[in-house]
Amino acid sequence: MHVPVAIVGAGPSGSLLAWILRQRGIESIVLERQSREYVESRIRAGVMEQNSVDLMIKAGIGERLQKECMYHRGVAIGLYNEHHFLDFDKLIGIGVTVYGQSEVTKDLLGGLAAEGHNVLYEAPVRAIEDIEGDRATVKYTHEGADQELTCDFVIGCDGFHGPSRQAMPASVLKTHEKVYPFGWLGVMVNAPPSKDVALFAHHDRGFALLSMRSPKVSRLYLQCKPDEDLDEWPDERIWDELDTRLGTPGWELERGEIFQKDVTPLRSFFCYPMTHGRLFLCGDAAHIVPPTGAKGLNSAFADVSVLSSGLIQHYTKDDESILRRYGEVALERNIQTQRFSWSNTSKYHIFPDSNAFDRRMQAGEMEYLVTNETAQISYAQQHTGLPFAYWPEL
Ligand code: RFL
Ligand code: PHB
Repeated sequence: MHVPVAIVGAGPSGSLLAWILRQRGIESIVLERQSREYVESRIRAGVMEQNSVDLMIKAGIGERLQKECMYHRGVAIGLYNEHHFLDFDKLIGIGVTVYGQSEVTKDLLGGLAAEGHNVLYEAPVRAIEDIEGDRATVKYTHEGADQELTCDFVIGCDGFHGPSRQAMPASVLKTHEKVYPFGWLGVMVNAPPSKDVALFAHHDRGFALLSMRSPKVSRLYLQCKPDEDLDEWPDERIWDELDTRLGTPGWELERGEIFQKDVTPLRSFFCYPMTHGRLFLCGDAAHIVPPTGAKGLNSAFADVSVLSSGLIQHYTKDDESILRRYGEVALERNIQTQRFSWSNTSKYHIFPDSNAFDRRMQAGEMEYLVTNETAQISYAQQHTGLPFAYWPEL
């Protein structure tokens, strides 16, 4: 079998790319290791930049998003147990949108299924070969049998642990990485959000975040050890710690039933080049950010915007100019996203090896942010997201 575009992974980047290409009649196959139910229920990102929202709408898959999303004018910042509101909309005329990643994937995978698109679930890719040749080969397993296909392009949308990046020649691939000495303990809660915007708190005992998924469901996080044992965190301890780090006089954190707990270690990672021969890396396959900037899903969408533009231009106009620039353009944006995510992570969290000087300077950074309008404008521009370099013609 030969297909023009083989997409490895049906997460947000793979499913959005397949959807956009389909709108322009460009044939692709999506190979996904997990079941559809598994992908759709993975609880991860919750905040979308306006460009990500606009891309969904432009691609004709934003109907439910527009109906159900929550628009936030800005964010609140907790410092010394006081809450400061940063009104992004007032500062730069744009806010952020809350809509869960699980809803994004449900919309995209549902849309692809409704149109009968070729998405193979429980079809792990085992190897990607011949990327320097005329056609690439993708080897995968489906329904217990080893299969293979050839394609013009392989798009690695298979996340941080997928096989695509490993298919790059070791002599070509360069990587940069930082592993942080902490993680996030996250809980999903059946309770209305205690604030109308997200609250990011810097506290002596560690970072904490109040976010949400809907008017009835809250999402909260606590800085913890990277290998934190959840057994040591009964619900009562989680609530008490959240109260300590997020609280302010006269305000109460709404408690509710905790229906999921997880621990995420924090890491920054990127690789380059993002393309080699017929292989193109996209989203978490090429870069990971710590969640403090809410950038992972949005960076994946930024990649898809450029890559889909390049593929559409190639297949409809026989012009490869965007496709050839994809790696460079996507990396350039990603470096700025990496910088914001790293600097935000460094600002908000308590580092176990920091001394009194480090901590005072860190608190000084936070004081600067909550009191200086120039700092707030810069923060707002980065938090709401950098432009996408190319938009697909749809
Ligand atoms: P994904 O979502 O990891 O999807 C990759 C897909 O590839 C499949 N796969 C394979 N398929 C076939 N064969 C193989 N051999 C395969 N190996 C893997 C996997 O099963 C999977 O379905 O990558 P993608 O599409 O690039 O999307 C990236 C986003 O998921 C990620 O960046 C965000 O979730 C990060 N993130 C956040 N991003 C935001 O923009 N805003 C946020 O508020 C935000 N919060 C978060 C986050 C990530 C978190 N965690 C758990 C890492 C909060 C958390 C806690
Ligand atoms: C979330 O709602 O899960 C969330 C919000 C903001 C972040 C990270 C995660 O920075």
